[in-house]
Amino acid sequence: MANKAIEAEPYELEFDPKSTALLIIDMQRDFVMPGGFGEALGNDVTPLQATIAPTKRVLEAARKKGMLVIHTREGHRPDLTDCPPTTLVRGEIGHDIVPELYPAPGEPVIDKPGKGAFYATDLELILRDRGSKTLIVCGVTTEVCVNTSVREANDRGYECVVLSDCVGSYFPEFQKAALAMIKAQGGIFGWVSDSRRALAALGA
Ligand code: C5J
Repeated sequence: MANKAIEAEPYELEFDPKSTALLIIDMQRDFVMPGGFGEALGNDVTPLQATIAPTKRVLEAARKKGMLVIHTREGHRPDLTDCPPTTLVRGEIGHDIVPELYPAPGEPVIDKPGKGAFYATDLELILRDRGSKTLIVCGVTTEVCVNTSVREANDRGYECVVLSDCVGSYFPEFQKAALAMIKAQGGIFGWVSDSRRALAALGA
């Protein structure tokens, strides 16, 4: 029986912190920091950097509650045998997670070769082993890896709540649309809330 509720759209989501994981998608230097892969593609990283502080507050609250915290990183083999013509190479500095949100010892880090956190990874196994049912989702980018991962999670029966100020896009119009489509039609594949309401629900 869930013993907490987070205010969200389209309606309040009940959850039990014991069966809830915080999933932080691809908060890697290359996406978020100036001079990285994202900026090299012509993007302004400022909206993504704005997600770091609220995500850090949610991360600290989740750690304090003893919740499972999982980080993902998008990237490819250093020999590039699984690589499309883009570069996010495991082991390189840009592939690493930003210092503010760096994984603590024991927090699983999922290295994923694609956009979704479940495809060709052991994320589902880890969540099942821990009895996770609900995912609080942060990370970048909202319309690509966050959206793909939330759709994958929803298909597998997980209830996902995405925190709007803890997810970011290089494109304001995509940020808006990506959040709107999650919660449309009565929450077609998830819920949308924000760090303030998540922290209140976690008693932080
Ligand atoms: C992209 C991601 N945008 N993490 N990756 O290529 O959203």
